Amino acid sequence: MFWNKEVECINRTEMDNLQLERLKSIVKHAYENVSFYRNRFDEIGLKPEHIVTLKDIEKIPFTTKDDLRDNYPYSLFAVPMKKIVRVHASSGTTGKPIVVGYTRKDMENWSESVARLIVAAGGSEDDIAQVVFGYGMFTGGFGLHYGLEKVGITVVPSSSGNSERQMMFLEDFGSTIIVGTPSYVLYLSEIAEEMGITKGRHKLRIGLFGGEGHTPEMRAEIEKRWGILATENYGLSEIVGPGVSGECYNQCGMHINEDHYYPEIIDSDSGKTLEEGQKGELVLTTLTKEGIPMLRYRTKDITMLNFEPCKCGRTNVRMNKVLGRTDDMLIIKGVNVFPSQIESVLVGMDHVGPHYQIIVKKKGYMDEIEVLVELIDGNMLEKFSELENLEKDIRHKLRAVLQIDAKVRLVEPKTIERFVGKAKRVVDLRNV
Ligand code: DLL
Repeated sequence: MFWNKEVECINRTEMDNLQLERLKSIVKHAYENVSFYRNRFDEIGLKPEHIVTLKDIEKIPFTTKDDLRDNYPYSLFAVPMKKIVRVHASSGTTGKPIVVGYTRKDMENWSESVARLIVAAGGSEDDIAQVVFGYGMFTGGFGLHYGLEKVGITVVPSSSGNSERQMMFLEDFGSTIIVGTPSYVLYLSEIAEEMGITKGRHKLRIGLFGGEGHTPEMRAEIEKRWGILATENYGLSEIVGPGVSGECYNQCGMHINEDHYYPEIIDSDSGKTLEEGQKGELVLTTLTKEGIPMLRYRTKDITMLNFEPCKCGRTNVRMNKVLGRTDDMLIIKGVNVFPSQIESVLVGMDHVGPHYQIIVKKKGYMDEIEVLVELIDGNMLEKFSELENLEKDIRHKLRAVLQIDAKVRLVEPKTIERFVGKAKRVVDLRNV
């Protein structure tokens, strides 16, 4: 099933033409209405009319999160405030958040983008969707909400937190779709189990997961616990929020809504554009955004593009699962380590649960990591040799994947922190 078959299955030449026409127009819009872009262009003698082919996008300087922060709150807006019908903000770890604004047309395009990924996952107006993303300045709750309504799905906007009440709604209202971060939906499976809400007492069939990454192993674990098909979607506030891309029910990469968001992959050190199939940093340009156009925004997310048409019939380019963020990458003893690599080892192993924490410390001049993993059966802590064997086994598997030694600490069940939004699995003690 498709939400907008015409665009989702368009042929490449037509998509290229559409993108080029929109690129020219968004560049002109940004240049004429945002002094930040005008100054950037003028500094290098670039004019909107120099964008003649899609490849010319490479002439445009990158935009970064710092540019949004420096222009807090509204200086990157390209329309008068009376045309803005919504703002959202994304909190950074330090300082002021970044603020984004949407016109009425932007809101329409946003819900259209989200509607596509919901239908691609198998959602239809027969469904009842419970949104357990936080509502508020975070784009996740409202973003999915409007897309679901557009499809005609009954929305249960229960938001995040108050997990027992969530599970009561889930059972009593007969929710068939759950929408949230994978880590929160994993946590909710524990609550459901404690409350005895097993398959048969709930009607869930689809999970729409996003806002953070999760490994295929973690997806399999959540699918097993709930008995659902889980698809993943991706997005970021700076570009639109959720809706940049989403998987179809085949679960083989996230289809980018490339008529609205133009993707490039760059080498994050050199800034050079990479070929299809090469792994690097995703850079996105909004092709239709009126409120706050983003030209060549550096997402810091590492992925690759696949232009092969999908089994589902969609031709829109797919992005692979995000491997991690350039700023989440740990460098341990000179080796690059992504938390997702550790997750892929731990989740699904015998005797340990899918919850973990990675502690990074300094030992002398060297960084080292310790991985905390929960036992499924706390009694194992008494059985010294079994514990030692399990620890050895995990260390060995981590070494094979990471190429470095990691310490492993097995801990009591349900002692590692649970998350109601995006998980924070890395505790960095290097600068404390
Ligand atoms: O997380 C938007 C969103 C909400 C997308 C709900 C999907 C569903 P921000 O809070 O601005 O926006 O965070 C954006 O989250 O740059 C990625 O690093 C990460 N992220 C989002 N989705 C995924 C995903 C929303 N599927 C940042 N896989 C992005 C990996 C993801 N990382």
